[in-house]
Parts: sequence; C-alpha cells; structure tokens
Amino acid sequence: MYTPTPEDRFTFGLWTVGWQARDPFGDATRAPLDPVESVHRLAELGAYGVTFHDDDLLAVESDRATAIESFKKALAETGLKVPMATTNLFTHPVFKDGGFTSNDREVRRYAIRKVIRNIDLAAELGAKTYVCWGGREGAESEAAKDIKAALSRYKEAMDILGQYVIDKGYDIRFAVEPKPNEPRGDILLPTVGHALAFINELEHPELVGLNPEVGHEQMAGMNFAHGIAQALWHGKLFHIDLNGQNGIKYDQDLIFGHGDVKNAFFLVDLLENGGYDGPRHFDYKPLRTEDAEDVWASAAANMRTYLILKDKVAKFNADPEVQEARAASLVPDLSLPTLGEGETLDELLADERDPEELATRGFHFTRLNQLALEHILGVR
Ligand code: GLT
Ligand code: MN
Ligand code: MN
Ligand code: MN
Repeated sequence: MYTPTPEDRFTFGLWTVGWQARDPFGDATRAPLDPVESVHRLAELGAYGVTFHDDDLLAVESDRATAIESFKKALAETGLKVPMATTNLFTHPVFKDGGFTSNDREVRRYAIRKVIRNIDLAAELGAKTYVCWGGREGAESEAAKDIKAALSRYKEAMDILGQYVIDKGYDIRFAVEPKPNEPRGDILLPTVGHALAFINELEHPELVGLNPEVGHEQMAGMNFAHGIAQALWHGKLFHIDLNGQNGIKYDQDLIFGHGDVKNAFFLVDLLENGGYDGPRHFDYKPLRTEDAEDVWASAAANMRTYLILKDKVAKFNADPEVQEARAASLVPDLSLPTLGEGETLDELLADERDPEELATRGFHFTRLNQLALEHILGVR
C-alpha cells in the first residue's frame, strides 16, 4: 500500500533531488548529482518521469551534446518520461535584472535564444509542457523598473515563443509559474490571479496556462486549493508544482504535505476529482541537513504522502456521515443555478423573502470541517 507506480504519474525536477543545498548563508552540503543517477534512482522508486532546466543536464558533464546523450540513454534504460522542460533564466549573472524583462535589450534577446534552444530539445524528448518561471523578472525598487514596459516585454517574449511552437508544429503548451518574491524583492506575475489576467493579453492565450506551486501561493498568503480550483475553472491548470510551505516566509520547498497538510488534503481531492489529468510534479528541496541517501528517502516521502492523502480523500468522500453533513451544510446546493429553469428576473424580483428569517439558518460547517480533520488525523 502507498507504493508508487508509473501509473500514478509522479514526476520530479532534476534540480530537486540534485539540489546541493547552497543557501544565502551557507555552502553546499551535498556533492553534485549526476542526472543519470537521478533518472535511475527515481525510476526505482516508482516515478513516472523527470523534468529539467537546460542547465540541469550539465551538473557533472560540461559538454552539452555528451550530457544530452547520457540523459537520453538513461531515459531509454528506465522508461522514464520527460513530460515537461524549462529554462534556467536565473542562475547566471547575466540574468541579474531578469531575462525577458531585463532593462538590457541584449540580455532580453539572449534569454529568448536560450529558451528556444531548449524548446527544441523539449520537443525532441516528447515534453508537452514548457514551464516559464520568471524568478528574476522583477525589481527591488519601483524607481528601477517600468512595470508596464516590463509586462509588454514579457508579452512580447511569450508571443514569440508561442509563434515559434506553432511554426515548428510542436505539440507543446506553455505554463507560467507565479511567485511573489525571492530571488527578486518583487516578482512580476506574483500570484495565480495576476498570471491568469496576463495570459488573456497574449496573442495565443490558448497556448499558455499555469504551473502553480503550493509554496509560492502560500508565501503570498493565498489559499492554494482555492487558486487551483480557479485555475481548473478557467481551463488553465496545465501543470503543477507540489511541495510544502509553512506560512508567509521564505520559499521553503518542503516535501509535499510537510507544510499545510489540511490544504494538501483538499488539493489532492481537487487533483483527483476536479478534472486535472497532468503529471503530479514535485518541486521540493531535500533539507540542507540531509545526506546523499536521505535525498532518496525524501523523494519517496513526497509520493507516499500524496498516495496516503489520495486514500484519505477517497474515504472522506465515501463516508455517509460526510455526505449527510455536506447536504446539511447545503454544499451540493451551490451547484444549482440561482434562477430556476425558465424563470425570469421579474419572477425573482417578485419572490420576496424575509432576510431576518433567512438569517436564522445555521450552515453547520463546523461539523463538516471536524469530519475532514478526523479523516486527516486517521481516527475515522
Ligand atoms: C526554481 C524555482 C522553481 C521553479 C523551477 C522552474 S526552478 O527551482 O524555485 O519554483 O519551478 O524554473
Ligand atoms: Mn516551482
Ligand atoms: Mn518554491
Ligand atoms: Mn523552487
């Protein structure tokens, strides 16, 4: 039980297990990890696939062609898939003021070339989603960045990339990943809502959706499950970054469920029952305290936690007392249209009710919430 298999479609970024745990205050605590080893270890643990930044492939081998060959060989040996790829537009000092939105036009042009080169590789490896996390697209000072101009340049870059995949005939869609801050003081497209509005301004909005990350929304004080529900409602949940976060602080990238476990429970309910059919992608960081073997225990923990929550969600939804409590709380009634079938606005206006009387009704949400908590805590 709770043993992952490729049918569960769990995927991991090479940069997650491969994180050497360098932070702003301390050096790396782990040696570089060969992507070939990551592919083999993740396959042994039951993962479905891996994802990568262009630069992740160069962790131990500096020649790009050789690194790509070794990576492909490992994929062929294990059967692991590459459903998503992305570009590193944040590590190299050239990106210190951003990639697509750097004030320096030459940097913006370089960023687009770097992305296009990796989109070609993504297409070759069969990736269907291309993530754009603009971690360096932002500013520390309002004086230093013309935000409206930056959004125009962001749009220009996304439009160029969209046209490129159309012209090439690639079966690839883009997924923008919001984040409020870190590494920039303030990042453009800080939340799911900002990103959704931005996508509407693009030349090919149908080609662009979201890759929301649990911790990033929680850093902004947002309810992640609510954000995911809205992304699904818009048809824009193209991909997802699962991890854990404890409240509004630096980006913790904890193991999935090791932060707000109650929100994670309702998130799994949405992913399993709300119409998402993409990979369950983990974007976490093994703790800096952990050694090379602990890394694999942490990778396994992400998948195991997801499967435990999936099991608990199924039991919660099947519990007759929960169904009865939902009905008592009128949860199913919210799906009824507010106007009756064929009813006119005049009929609604004439249907007078006493608000004092309506206000006497209790919704009994406490009981429902306690039932959820008891399922999560394992006493039901
Ligand atoms: C980086 C970032 C993540 C993004 C990755 C994709 S890279 O680790 O912190 O949230 O998803 O570029
Ligand atoms: Mn992420
Ligand atoms: Mn993060
Ligand atoms: Mn991250």
